[in-house]
Amino acid sequence: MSSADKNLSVFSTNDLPDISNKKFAIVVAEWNDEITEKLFEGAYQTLLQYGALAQNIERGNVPGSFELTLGAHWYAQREDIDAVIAIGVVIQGETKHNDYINHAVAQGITNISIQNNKPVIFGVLTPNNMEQAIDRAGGVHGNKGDEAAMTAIKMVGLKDKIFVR
Ligand code: RBF
Repeated sequence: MSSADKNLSVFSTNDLPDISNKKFAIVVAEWNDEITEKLFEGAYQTLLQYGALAQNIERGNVPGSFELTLGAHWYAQREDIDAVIAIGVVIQGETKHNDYINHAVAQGITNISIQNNKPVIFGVLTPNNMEQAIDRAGGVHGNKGDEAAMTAIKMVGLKDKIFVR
């Protein structure tokens, strides 16, 4: 399936782990907040829907997507946090700035995930325009926040499967 056809809120839910004792942090960029709020809401509700407890979900805001890496790193350093979800929207084409931001954040999030040995999920939309962003923030293509939360849940489960015996 091409990414253009994908509905981000439709995923397999076989064998999901018990996450009632897992802690999640969601870091949200304030840039394009009309979209990032919807992504946050999708991620938050998906975590709750699949068993996370509200008191085990923390939120931290950062000014823009460029700051997601450091915000997520701070949460990832906390022993009690099991997974971090980084949420942002960088609209491509508006300025060349997006290339720098997208690459820096994708690379940064990969690095801190490895460094901290825990899932740090790239919940960043990189649409060509605002319409594509709306379509993926609870619109016709679902919600990228839902997908990011489900990815966090699955990675937390995989880590336990590998390391907890
Ligand atoms: N942050 C985003 O999260 N999404 C954007 O689309 C975005 N575009 C930007 C475009 C320009 C020209 C600049 C200067 C910043 C942009 N930022 C964006 C903010 C960036 O992530 C960061 O917060 C600032 O660059 C810090 O000063």
